[in-house]
Amino acid sequence: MTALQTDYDVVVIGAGFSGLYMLHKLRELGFSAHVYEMGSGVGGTWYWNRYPGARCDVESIEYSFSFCDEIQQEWNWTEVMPAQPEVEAYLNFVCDKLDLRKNIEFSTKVVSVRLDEPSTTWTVETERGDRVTSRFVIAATGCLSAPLEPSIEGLRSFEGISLYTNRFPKEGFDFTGKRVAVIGTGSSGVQSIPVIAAQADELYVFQRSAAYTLPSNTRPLKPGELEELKASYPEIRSQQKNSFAGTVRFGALAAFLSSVPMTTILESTHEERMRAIEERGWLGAFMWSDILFSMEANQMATGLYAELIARVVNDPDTAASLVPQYPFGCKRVIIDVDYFETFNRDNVTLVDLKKDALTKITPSGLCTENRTFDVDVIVFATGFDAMTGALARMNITGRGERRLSDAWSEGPRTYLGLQMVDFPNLFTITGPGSPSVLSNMVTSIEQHVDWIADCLSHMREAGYEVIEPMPEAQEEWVGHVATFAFGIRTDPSCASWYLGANVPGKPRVYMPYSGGVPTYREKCREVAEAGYAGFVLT
Ligand code: NA7
Repeated sequence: MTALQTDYDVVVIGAGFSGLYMLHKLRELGFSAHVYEMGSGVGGTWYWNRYPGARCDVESIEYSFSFCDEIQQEWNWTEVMPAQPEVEAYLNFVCDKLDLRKNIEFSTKVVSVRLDEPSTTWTVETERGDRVTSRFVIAATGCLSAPLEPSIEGLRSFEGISLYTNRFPKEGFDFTGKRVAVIGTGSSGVQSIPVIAAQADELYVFQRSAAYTLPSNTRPLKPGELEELKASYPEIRSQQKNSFAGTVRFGALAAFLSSVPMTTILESTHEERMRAIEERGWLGAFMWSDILFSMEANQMATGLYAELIARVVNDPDTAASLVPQYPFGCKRVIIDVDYFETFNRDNVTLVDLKKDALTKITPSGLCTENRTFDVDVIVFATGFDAMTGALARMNITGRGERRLSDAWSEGPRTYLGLQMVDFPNLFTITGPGSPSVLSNMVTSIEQHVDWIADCLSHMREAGYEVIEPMPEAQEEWVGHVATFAFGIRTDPSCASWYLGANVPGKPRVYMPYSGGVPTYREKCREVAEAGYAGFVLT
């Protein structure tokens, strides 16, 4: 499509949900495209995060592509909430069905993405030293894909086996007969701990912050259930697009909350609160309409949650340590299978790092201020440099030699989470400033891919070669995104990755767009309809 010859019209980086669909769309539209993928297979997040117990918190029927009816009718989900192997198998199925593999270069890390300003073309360089040029670059690099290695003294001195949940060995790992430490109790820790505990000789769980986790409502799909769901796909897909979080079955919590009449916890009596947890179990702690708006209400809900934990976990000290000390809703709520029950096993010990801080890792294990733990294996479930990490690590350089990581030194700045000033023709799928991680990722990915594909088609038809946001449009959008950053989301006690607070030195900025999927979709639609308002096309 370009006046100036480049190797490809578009280079796409990443072959997860977004990269695969983007490649398909580009090919369908007749653009030449090449995909770089660091993993040896497709899947992105679902390729790397293959730790035991890894499971999606959105139902399979909605955590899947809607763009091709043949695919959604042919693929058979087996469980309500899909486990990692099933999501990875699904993406391989999609890849083969659409014959996408031939345009993907696997096991290839992109190390530099540089703008040639006079020609407005991009040069993408890989770790192997290969270089290609393209008119457009689309970062389909994911929101939770830049692994964090914690800075713990002596980390590299450990002589046992170190495993990372976010790049778990492909062949799996048998913990039988092993003394194991797990560091981290976010989703990855909480989901893997029960599975590891069932195998290991001894398991020490090193917890810095306790987790809000609810039992997953996963189960095998019943005979006939999938067929019924498949028949309702048109309805389900349309509901998804119009729902706040891009899913009508957002885990156990939303489904439950929408089914009970809500009252305020602040006005409830002790008897009413106790009845709520007796009758509704874990969800009874959070079925109140005021807990996301009043800190006092939120603390009362945490009190109910503590009561429930104490009913499951036999040891009172362990039960008390498992109660979070930050507001419910400030971090992503986890879904688990038998998490709290696991702490009643004789081979499992919770190490509360708030009471006894982790000081170092040694050749034989770990030391806290008061104890030493000799172990054979350390599992690091320590999270990601979320939302901006993968982009920052690719050395993206735009106009005037401006590096994206410098442009974002005080927090990410985007227009609609799709593009950035000074980085023309570079798109981000589910970039910061879009609903992304606050929504069903697949719903949001499809919307971004469709929008970008329409935009590129429009440019080709109208004879435009360059698109870049106007600074004032970007500033306005950044300001709009920031208007949602208040209350529990930014409470000082909240060190969420939404805020970048889990990464030392990262600016504390609430990164995703919290105005909901329908409002966001409408804004994107309006922008496109108005001839890409807020963008300069040349
Ligand atoms: P998370 O949710 O960021 O969890 C990481 C965990 O690791 C969290 O409990 C951290 O404690 C802990 N951590 C990190 N560094 C350390 C050190 N140095 N010492 C002790 N503990 C540490 O990552 P996940 O992979 O579990 O989940 C990420 C998302 O993936 C999840 O939200 C889902 O959307 C899917 P902290 O809370 O910082 O005190």
